Order: sequence, then structure tokens, then C-alpha cells
Amino acid sequence: MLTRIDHIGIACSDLDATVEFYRATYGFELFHTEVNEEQGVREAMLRINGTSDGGASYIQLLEPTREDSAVGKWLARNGEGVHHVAFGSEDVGADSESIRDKGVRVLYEEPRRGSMDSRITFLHPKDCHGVLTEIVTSAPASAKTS
Ligand code: CMX
Ligand code: CO
Repeated sequence: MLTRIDHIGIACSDLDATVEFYRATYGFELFHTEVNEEQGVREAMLRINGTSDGGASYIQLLEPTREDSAVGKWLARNGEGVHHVAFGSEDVGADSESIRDKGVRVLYEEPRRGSMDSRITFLHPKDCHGVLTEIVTSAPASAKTS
């Protein structure tokens, strides 16, 4: 079951400047940062709120580490802006299989590693009314590192 919005993914060309914009304008503090070479991104998670099930909502700021990555290609074509929406799930494997059974293309055979040791997969934007959609199962809170 999809239970919450986990994050909104925003593509940017200068991660540090964009983090500073979110801090100075809204007061959202940097919660976590990492490089994910498989996804080709340097990313920052800004925590917006926590929920009683241990999940949370974030803004995920994404700067490409290479031009041929998903975010690099998207930035070159569109400029900065909202890149994807991510829904939180208790079980990304089971939820993505049942979504696949409905005829939506799931991009990965098996979920991969996402931010803060979460497990993630993506649904093709052309099957989701133009929205690149991510499904996320968070790691237990104790596994989070910064
Ligand atoms: N949102 C909506 N539509 C998108 C899109 C996006 N983010 N990215 C691409 N598209 C559309 C394009 O506009 C294009 O449409 P048209 O054919 O109508 O012009 C079509 O999809 C194909 O675009 P493309 O530039 O050729 O891109 P690719 O097919 O090579 O890749 C996708 C698209 C979704 C398969 C790829 O971006 C992908 O694998 N994404 C998942 C991984 C990812 O995004 N990682 C970064 C985030 C990591 C994280 O969140 O942790
Ligand atoms: Co994401």
C-alpha cells in the first residue's frame, strides 16, 4: 500500500546554491546528503515532516554527476524543475509488482538502493500521465546515516 508522499525530486544545476535557497527562503534544513553513482546524482534531502509510522516527507534536490544520467539528460532538455514524485510504501517489491500487473511499466526488475539506504523503483512517466513516479520503502530509522 502507498501511504504517503515520501519526496518530491527536483533537478538543479548547483546543489549547494539550491540547498541554500531552500534554507534561506523556507527554513528547510539539510537532513542528509550523498552521491549515488548508480543513479548519477549528488543529492540533498531536506526533511519537511515526520509521521507516526516512522516515515517522513522530504524535498530531494538532485544535481547530475554526469551528462548522460537521467537527471543530466532531463536538465539539458528542460532546465531546473520538478523531476519526479515519490510515494512511500511498506513494501516496494510487492507494490511495484501489483502496479506492473495493471500494465504500467516498472523500470527495474528488482528495487535498487535509493537515498539513505531506502529501496526504490520507478514507473515510466509515459504510463503515468507524464509524471515520473518513484516508489520508496524507507530503511529503518536507525539505519540512516548522514
Ligand atoms: N518526467 C516526465 N517525463 C519524462 C521525464 C521526467 N522526469 N524524463 C523523461 N521524460 C519523457 C521525455 O519528455 C520524453 O518524452 P517525449 O518522447 O514525449 O519527448 C520521454 O520521456 C523519453 O525521454 P528521454 O529524454 O529519451 O529519456 P529516457 O527515455 O532515456 O529516460 C526515464 C527516461 C524515465 C526512463 C529515465 O529518466 C529513468 O530511468 N528514470 C529513473 C531513474 C531516475 O530518474 N534517477 C534519478 C533520481 C534518483 C532518485 O530519485 O533517487
Ligand atoms: Co527520488
